[in-house]
Amino acid sequence: MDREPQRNSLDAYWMPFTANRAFKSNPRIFASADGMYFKTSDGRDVLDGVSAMWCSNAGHCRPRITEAIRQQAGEMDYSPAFQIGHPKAFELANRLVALMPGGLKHVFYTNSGSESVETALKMAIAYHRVRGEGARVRLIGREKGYHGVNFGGMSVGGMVANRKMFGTLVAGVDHLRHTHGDPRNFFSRGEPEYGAELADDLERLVQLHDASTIAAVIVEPVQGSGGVIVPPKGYLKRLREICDRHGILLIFDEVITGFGRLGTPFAVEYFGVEPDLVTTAKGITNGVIPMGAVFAQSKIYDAFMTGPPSAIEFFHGYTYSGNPMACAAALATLDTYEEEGLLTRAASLAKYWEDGLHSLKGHKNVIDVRNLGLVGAVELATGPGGPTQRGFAAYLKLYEAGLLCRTTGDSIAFAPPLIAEHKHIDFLVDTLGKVINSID
Ligand code: PXG
Repeated sequence: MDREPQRNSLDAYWMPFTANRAFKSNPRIFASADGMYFKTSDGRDVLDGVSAMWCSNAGHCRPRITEAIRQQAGEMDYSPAFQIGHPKAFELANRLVALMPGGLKHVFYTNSGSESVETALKMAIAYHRVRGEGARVRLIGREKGYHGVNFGGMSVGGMVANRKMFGTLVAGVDHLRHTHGDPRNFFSRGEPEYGAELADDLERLVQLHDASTIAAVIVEPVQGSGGVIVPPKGYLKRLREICDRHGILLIFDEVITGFGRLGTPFAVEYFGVEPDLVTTAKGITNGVIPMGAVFAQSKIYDAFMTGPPSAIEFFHGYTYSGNPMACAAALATLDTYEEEGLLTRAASLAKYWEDGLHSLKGHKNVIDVRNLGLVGAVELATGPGGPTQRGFAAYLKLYEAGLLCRTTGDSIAFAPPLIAEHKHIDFLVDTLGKVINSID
C-alpha cells in the first residue's frame, strides 16, 4: 500500500458546502488576509464583500486579536469546561450581557452557530419541563430559514437542499411560511411594507397543534443564507405577541445579525423586540477562533436554578465551551469593536450602502434588491440553466474581478466588514454592476 500522501493533492480534503470536483479542477486559494482584503495564492487582492462568511466583522488580522491569542496560547492553552472555570470565561460573559438589552443576562458557550442553535432548542424544551410543562416539545422554524447543519437546526431550518438528503429529521417540527417574494416588496429600501400578517401563521400552527405542545419558535431576525430576506415592518413584534399569548418561547438566531451587522450590537435592539433566547457565533470572535454563545433571559436561567444545589441543572455542554483561547479572542474582538465603534458603525454606512445597491435596479436581470444595516442582496432572474446557475456564474466572475460575495439561488449577498469605507462600497457596487451586465 502506498502510505506516502500526495503532498499537493487536493483530493484528501472533502470540502464543506463545495462543489468538490469543480473546485478541484479550478481551485480558488486564499493565502493571506489583511483588513478589507484577501490575497490569493497567485497574488491578487480580493475585496471581502461578505466578511468572509459573515463573520470577520472587524476585518482581517486585527492586531489586538492576534496578540491576545498569541498570549493566551502561552499562558493557558486549555482548561476543563465542566466543574472548573477560568477568569476570562466569566469576564467575557459579563461583557457580552452588557451589550445585550433587556433581560437576556446569561450566556452559555458553544463553538459554532449550529451548536448554539442545538443548545437553544434543548434549553427551550428543558425549560418547559423543569416548570412542569413537559408536553411542550414541538419546535417551529420558518421556510428558507438557516439554523446550521446539526439535526435540530436542520429540522427547524427551511432550506430544502440542506434537508432532503437526511431522512426524517427531528420529529415534531413545523414551519412558518417565509416572507419572501411579495412583488409589492421588490426593491424595498430596508424593511418592506407588506407582510406583517404572515406572522399570523403561528396562530394557524397553534390551532393545529395546540399551544400546550409547542416549546419554541426560532427565526433569524433577517434571514441571511436564505438570501437576505428582511422582515416586513411589524412582523417580528407580531410574532412576539403571539408567542406571549400562548406561552411559547421566541428564539432569535443572531448568528449573522449579531455583533453590529444592522448598526446596533444585536437585532434585538434594532427591531425593539426581546426574545427569550438569542443564538450567536461568527462575529463573537471576529471568526478567528470557533465560538458561539446563547443568551438566555434570567427567567429561563432561574427556572433551572432549583433543586439541590449540588445537582447539575442542565445536562449539556461541549469540551470546548468557553475555551480560554476562544475567550481571549472574543475579549480582544469586543475591545476592537468598542475602540473603533464598530457595533454601531453600520448605522452610519447604511444609507450609502442602500443607495449603492439600489443603483443596480434596472441592470440586466436584476429583479430585486434588499438591504438593511450593512447587509444586502441583489437577486437575478433565474436563467435558462435553472436556479443557481446565473447566481454562481456571478460569484465566479466577481471573484475573478476581485470581489468576494456569497450566493444563494440567484441572489448575490453581501455583508462587508464593518470597517468598510465609502471607497470599498463604491468598488463593490461598480464591480457588481459590470459583472451583472456581463452575464447572459
Ligand atoms: N444560524 C444562522 C442564522 C447562520 O447563518 C448558522 C446558524 C450555523 O453556524 P455555523 O457556525 O455552525 O456554520 C449560520 C451559519 C452563507 C453561509 O453564505 C451562512 C452561514 C454559514 C456559512 C455560509 O449563506 N451561516
